[in-house]
Amino acid sequence: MMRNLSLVVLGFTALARVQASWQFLSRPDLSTPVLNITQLDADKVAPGYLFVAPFAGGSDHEKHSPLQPGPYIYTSQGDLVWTGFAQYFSIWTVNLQKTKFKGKDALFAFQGKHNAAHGHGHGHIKILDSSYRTVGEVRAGHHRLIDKHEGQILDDGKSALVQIYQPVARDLSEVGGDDDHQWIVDAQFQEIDVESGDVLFEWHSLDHVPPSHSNISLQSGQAGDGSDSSEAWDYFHINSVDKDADGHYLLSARDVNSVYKIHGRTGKIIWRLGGRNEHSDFQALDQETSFSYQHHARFQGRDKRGREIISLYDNSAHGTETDGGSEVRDAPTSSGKILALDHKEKTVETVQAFYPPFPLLSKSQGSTHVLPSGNVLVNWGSEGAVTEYTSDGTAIFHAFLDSGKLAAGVQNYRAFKSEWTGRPTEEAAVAGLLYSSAPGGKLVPYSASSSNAKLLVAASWNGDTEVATWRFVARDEQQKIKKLGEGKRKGFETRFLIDFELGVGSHELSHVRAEGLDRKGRVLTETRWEKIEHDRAVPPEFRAGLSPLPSQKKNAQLVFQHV
Ligand SMILES: *[C@@H]1O[C@H](CO)[C@@H](O)[C@H](O)[C@H]1NC(C)=O
Ligand SMILES: CC(=O)N[C@H]1CO[C@H](CO)[C@@H](O)[C@@H]1O
Repeated sequence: MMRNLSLVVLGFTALARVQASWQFLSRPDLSTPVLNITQLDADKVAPGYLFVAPFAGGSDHEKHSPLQPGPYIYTSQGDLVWTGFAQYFSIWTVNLQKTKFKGKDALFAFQGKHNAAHGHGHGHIKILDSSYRTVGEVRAGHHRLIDKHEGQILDDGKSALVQIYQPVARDLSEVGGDDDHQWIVDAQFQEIDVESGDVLFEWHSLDHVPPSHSNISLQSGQAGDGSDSSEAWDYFHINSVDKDADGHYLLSARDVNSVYKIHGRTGKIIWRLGGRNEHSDFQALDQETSFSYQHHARFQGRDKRGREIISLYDNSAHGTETDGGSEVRDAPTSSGKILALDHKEKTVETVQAFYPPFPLLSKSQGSTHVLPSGNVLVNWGSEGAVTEYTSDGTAIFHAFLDSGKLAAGVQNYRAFKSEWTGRPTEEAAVAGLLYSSAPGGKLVPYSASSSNAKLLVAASWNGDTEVATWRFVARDEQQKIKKLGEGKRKGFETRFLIDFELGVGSHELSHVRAEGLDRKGRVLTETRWEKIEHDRAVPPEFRAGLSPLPSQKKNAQLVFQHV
C-alpha cells in the first residue's frame, strides 16, 4: 500500500535523446531507430513527414542495425510518429509511402521475405487507411510472385503496378551459357486491378531487350550464374515502374544501366536512355547524364521547352547487400538526378543533380522523391541516410537513419516525404513511475521511508498526428480521481515529472490515466488506468542530477513541465 502523497511542485529538466532501448517509458516494447540529424534548416524543409523503412544490412552477427526493422514515420525534427514494426507489417518491409485509396489518404508498403544475397524479395503489398487498418492487399496475377522493388497504387486505388522476378530456362549459349547455366530472369511488371486482382497489363523484358545488352555478364556471376532457378541470371533487373497520364510506362532496369519508356498498349519500347550503356537513343549533352545501376525512375512531366523530364537515383555503384560480390564504382558518390530528354534533337541534359553532404556511394537501393514544393528528398539506399534539398541542389536536411553504435548497418530502400494525418485505432499508452529523489535532484529507486517522491508520467499514441495536449489524472484505491495537470504534447512521448511531499494530503494514488486533446481541446483518446509502478529502474537521463527546480510555493497549483 502506498503512503499518502500530496502534490506540491513541479520538476523540470531538458534532455538529450537516449539509447533505443530506453526511449519510451510508456512503450518499453519499442526500440525504434534514433535519427542522427546532422543538418536541419527548419524554415526551408518541405512540410510533411518522412516515410522510411530502415532494416539491417549484412549479417546480424557482424553489424548493428535497427533493432526493430520496419516501416516508420518521423518528423523532420527526428520525432517518431508511427512505428509499423510487427503489429502492422511483419517479416521484412520496404517502400512505405502515402497514396490515395478510394478517395482517402492511405499508406502502403511491401511486406515479404528478403533475399539480400540475390537482391530480391517476395511478398505482397498491403494498404492501410489513416487509422492504420488494412484496407487492401495487392498480389500479382498469372501465378507470379511480387518482388520487392516496385509497388505503386494508381488512380485512387483502382490499379497497382507491381514488378516480378520470373526465372525461366533458356538456351544462353550466345552469352556464354551451357547446359549447366540456362536460367535467366525474365524481368516483368504487371498492372493489376486492385479490387478484382485481374492483370490489366503485363510486360516481359526478354520479349524486348536481348540478354547481350546486359551490363552484368553471366560469366561474372554477380547477378546470378544461371545454374538453377534461384541463381537465375538477373540480366535486366527492373527496379522501378511508373505510369504517365498518356498511359505509358517508365522502367528502370538496373543491370543494363538504362531507363525505358514502354508503350501502354503495345508494350513496345518508345525510347531507351542508356546511362553507362552504349544502347541509347539519346546523345548526352553533359557528363552527369551518365548514370549506372540506378533506381526509382519517375516521370516528371514536360518543361517549358517541351522536353520530357524524368528523375532517378544514380547509384553509380554495384554490389550485393551482403557485401559479397566485387563492387563496381563508376563515380565518387551516388546522386539524385533530374534529366531532360529532347525528342527532336535526341539529346539528354542534366537539369539538376543532388550530391550527398557526406561521401555516400550506395552499392544498392536508393530513391529520389521530387516533392510538390520543388524540394527533393534523396535516400542513399545501402548507406542508410536521407538528404532533403531545395530545387537548386542546396542540402537543407540530412539524417542518418540510426545513431550511435546501432548506426553502422542501417539501410533503407526508399524514402518519401508527405503530409499525413494519422488517427490510430491503436490504444494510447501511459506510464506512471514512482521514484524518490536524492540530493542534487537525482532520481533513485522509490523508498517508502524517504520524505519525498517524484512521479514520472508519460503518454504516447502510436501513429497520432493530432493530439496537441496531454492531460494526466490519477486515482486512489477508492476510485477517487485526482487531476494531475496537463501540458503540451512533445514528440512521440510526452513526459512530466511531478514532485510529491509524503505524508501530506489525503490521496493514496495507485493508478494513472492520460487523455489526449486536440488543438480545440476535444478529447481524442483516453488511455486505460495503468498501475503506478514503484520498481521500474531509473532511466539513464534521471540518474544524474536534474537541473534545479524552479521555486514554487508549497501546495501551489500544480504546473506541469516537460522532462
Ligand atoms: C551522427 O553522424 C555524424 C556524421 O557521420 C557522426 O560524426 C556522429 O558521431 C553521429 N552521431 C551519432 C549520435 O550517431
Ligand atoms: C554492355 C555495356 O553496355 N557495358 C557497359 C557496362 O558499364 C561499363 C561502365 O561501368 C561500360 O564501360 C560498359 O560499356
